[in-house]
Amino acid sequence: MNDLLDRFRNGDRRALARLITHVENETPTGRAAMRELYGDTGRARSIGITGPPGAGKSTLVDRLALQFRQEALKVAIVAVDPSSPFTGGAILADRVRMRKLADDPEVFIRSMATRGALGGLSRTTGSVLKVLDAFGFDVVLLETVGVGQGEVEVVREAETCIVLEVPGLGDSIQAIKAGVLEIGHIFVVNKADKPGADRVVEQILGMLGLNPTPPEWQPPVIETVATRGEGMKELADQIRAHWSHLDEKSLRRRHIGLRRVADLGEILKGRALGMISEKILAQSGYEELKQQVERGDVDPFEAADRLLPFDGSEDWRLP
Ligand SMILES: Nc1nc2c(ncn2[C@@H]2O[C@H](COP(=O)(O)OP(=O)(O)OP(=O)(O)O)[C@@H](O)[C@H]2O)c(=O)[nH]1
Ligand SMILES: [Mg+2]
Repeated sequence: MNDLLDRFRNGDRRALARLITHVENETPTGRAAMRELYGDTGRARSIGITGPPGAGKSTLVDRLALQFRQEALKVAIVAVDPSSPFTGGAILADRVRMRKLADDPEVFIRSMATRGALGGLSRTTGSVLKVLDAFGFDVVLLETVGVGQGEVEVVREAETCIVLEVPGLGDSIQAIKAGVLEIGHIFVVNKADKPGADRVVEQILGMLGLNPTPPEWQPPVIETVATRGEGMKELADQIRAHWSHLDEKSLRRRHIGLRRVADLGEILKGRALGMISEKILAQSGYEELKQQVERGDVDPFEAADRLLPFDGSEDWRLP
């Protein structure tokens, strides 16, 4: 683990890749490394990109990465892919990536397959972002398919959230989910080369206008043609404007602060679970009771009462 960390700190990308795997799988090495690296985090800018399947997220992320590379920023791309039996998930995300990026030593690309399980994914994603941050990337782009609550949680890990929409999804009002509307700092109507893009822009603006108290940050809505790189300069400008806004209002510090508190809660939960498991497993009757539960002779609540008598509330109270 120390050897791995040394290589990581020396900028070894293979060590970075291995460390991410440890963190994803929540191995003891991964946990120990997080502890070591935590102090080196808080510098990288994170940008989440979400939108419906096939909206052009990967294409746009690639273009955006090129844009940042032109400004000599070091860029990492993380594609969170709910692997589906139809698309092959993570494999697909890799396939569409541009050659130019894959060959650039200052660009790091990583796919995270979720295998359908979204529980804990935002936590793992948050840790992976921290690892990339500690490694020294200036910008981390996080791509995720916006299909459900789990993905929304994942994008929330990023400080700037870009929501992609496209023309031609039928009634867009149906397609733009309320939850997604809330998290977007910048809205992008991609595939603006197709008919109906202006109408989608109008619809988004209309929905944003419904907000009774205008927020301090008015999310811009821009059109792009990611395949041709059109609109990328404007998108990059808007991202930078959002960064300035976050810095001016100390919102960035707040975002990081809230993440830190969430991490404290996770660490405590992990430790509490560890302490309690040890106690439970050490009890002589544990295996026998487990079998009784399996046979249906004892119900799980009854067994839990015997193994871990508890008269408090079962609500989580930790941060
Ligand atoms: N006409 C047009 N096609 C585009 C545009 N942007 C992307 N595409 C195409 O749309 C298809 C899907 O693009 P991706 O970038 O893979 O979309 P995605 O949102 O990452 O897809 P998933 O990750 O599978 O959800 C590809 O064939 C792209 O070439 C655009 O601006 N205009
Ligand atoms: Mg994609």
